[in-house]
Amino acid sequence: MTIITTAPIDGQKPGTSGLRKKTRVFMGPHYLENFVQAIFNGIGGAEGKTFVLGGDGRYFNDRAAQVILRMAAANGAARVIVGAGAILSTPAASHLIRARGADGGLILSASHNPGGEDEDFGVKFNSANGGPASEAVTEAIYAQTRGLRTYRISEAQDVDLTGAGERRLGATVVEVVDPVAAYADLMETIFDFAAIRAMFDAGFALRFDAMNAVTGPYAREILEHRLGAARGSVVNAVPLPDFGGMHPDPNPTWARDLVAVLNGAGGPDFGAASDGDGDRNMILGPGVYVSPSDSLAVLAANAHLVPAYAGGLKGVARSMPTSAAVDRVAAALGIECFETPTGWKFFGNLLDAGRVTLCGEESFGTGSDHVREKDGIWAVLMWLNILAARGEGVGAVLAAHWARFGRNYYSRHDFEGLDTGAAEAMLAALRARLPDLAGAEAGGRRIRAADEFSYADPVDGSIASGQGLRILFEDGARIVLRLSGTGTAGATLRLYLERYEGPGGDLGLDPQVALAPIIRAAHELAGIGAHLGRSTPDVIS
Ligand code: VG1
Ligand code: CO
Repeated sequence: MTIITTAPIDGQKPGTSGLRKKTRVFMGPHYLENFVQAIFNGIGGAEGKTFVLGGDGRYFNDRAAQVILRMAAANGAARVIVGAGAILSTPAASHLIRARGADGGLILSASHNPGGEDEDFGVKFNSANGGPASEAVTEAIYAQTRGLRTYRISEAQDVDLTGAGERRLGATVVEVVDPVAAYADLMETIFDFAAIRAMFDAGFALRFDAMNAVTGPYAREILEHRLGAARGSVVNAVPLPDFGGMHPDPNPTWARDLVAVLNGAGGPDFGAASDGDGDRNMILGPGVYVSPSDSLAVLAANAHLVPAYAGGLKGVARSMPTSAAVDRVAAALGIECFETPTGWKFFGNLLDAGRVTLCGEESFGTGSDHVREKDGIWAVLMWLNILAARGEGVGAVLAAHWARFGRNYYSRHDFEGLDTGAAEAMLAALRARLPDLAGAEAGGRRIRAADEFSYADPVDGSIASGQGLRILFEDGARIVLRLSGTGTAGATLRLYLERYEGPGGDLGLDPQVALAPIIRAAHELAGIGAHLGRSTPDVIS
């Protein structure tokens, strides 16, 4: 074991989900090592502890895993459970941490950000409950990065991670496990596999686009092997270091090939895509795109059809920018509905306390209390189980949902690659005006309230402030603005737009048309053109 002298490195502050930087930054001298030592220090040391380790297979995943193993050994860890090939999807890592009673886990991923030597890399730390480290733990890790003077690393050869089995690194046991098996077994305990299999046997066709990211092996095993979907239903199924040049963000822009197949003649009955680390999902039907906010609401309304949730839901939670569609379902079910800041770490306490069963975000993330992460394959299986139980297609289920609950027209507009100073100045100017906006008119509607979202955790009372600017209209329409916390260069503005149409109203509009007055109001109120010189977004979802 060697103690290496280092110095604090600026900017190692985790964002919405872990620390993300350009891959070359992570590969730079001491960068990864400093952050990993800060994690161990920030959680009170690694001595005698058990960790889970794996990643989404992006460039540098394999090298980083070897560094972390040597550091875990040098810091006295008792055991590290690693996915073979250093592969684990984020939900599979969450499950392993919980199932094995580990003290935490390190997930090597920048999720939906592109991978490669000139793209992005990231490290996330999850705690013993399997979920993303809380704000308090994240702060403790960041504080450690600012005072770090040394790190510990063993001098050793690479550990063979090619097949399952136990190896040793000094006194530390390195247990290499099949990355898929335990997760696939968990899915069998939640869903009615027989009903889904019968649907496939009857000719139901699916296309799952793994976007050359981590879900390929999981989707093949579960959908094709265990459930009997036709061979070849899972496409782009091999995780590649650069994701084959794909941008593994499951939305209509980056998964446009899949959208085209579902919109074309003779396409499959169901389409889905996942992101880099397997925690997100996009759901499609023939000619139908399910907005993630609607997906959460539909899953909540139909969860009783799925064996694991047949006894009912304890409650639901959504991130603040997610539409209020699920709120209507919660009201109908008579269960609690929580509104949290963006990022899965804010759901952890509610799940641990047994206050909620389902959670979701507008950014293609849905999950339940089966793990402590959002879970892309789980969401796909939820939909398949519900379709099998109802004997209906995606379009019919969605139409029936709107006919009962009304429709929350919703869209997110992303403006990428912005000058950080200009984006912050724009939000600062709007923030200053918020107190005066109540009562004003915009886009033909009256503003009821305008504020900056702040969250008091109902379980531990911790406060998260500065979580997005909200402009709330009297009729329930809403504009939300915040800056992304997952990018690695410049700033990305996320503009969230919503308005509600009751069950008797016009439910079949294009959301961009339905939201046009709200979009105009948002541009006027925030001065997007004047501040950023931009009128059209880069990505619309
Ligand atoms: C984005 C999403 C957020 C999600 C986060 C991590 O964050 O908006 O809902 O939790 O990514 O997801 P931001 O700060 O860029 O808006 V993952 O799948 O990229 O770890
Ligand atoms: Co992700």
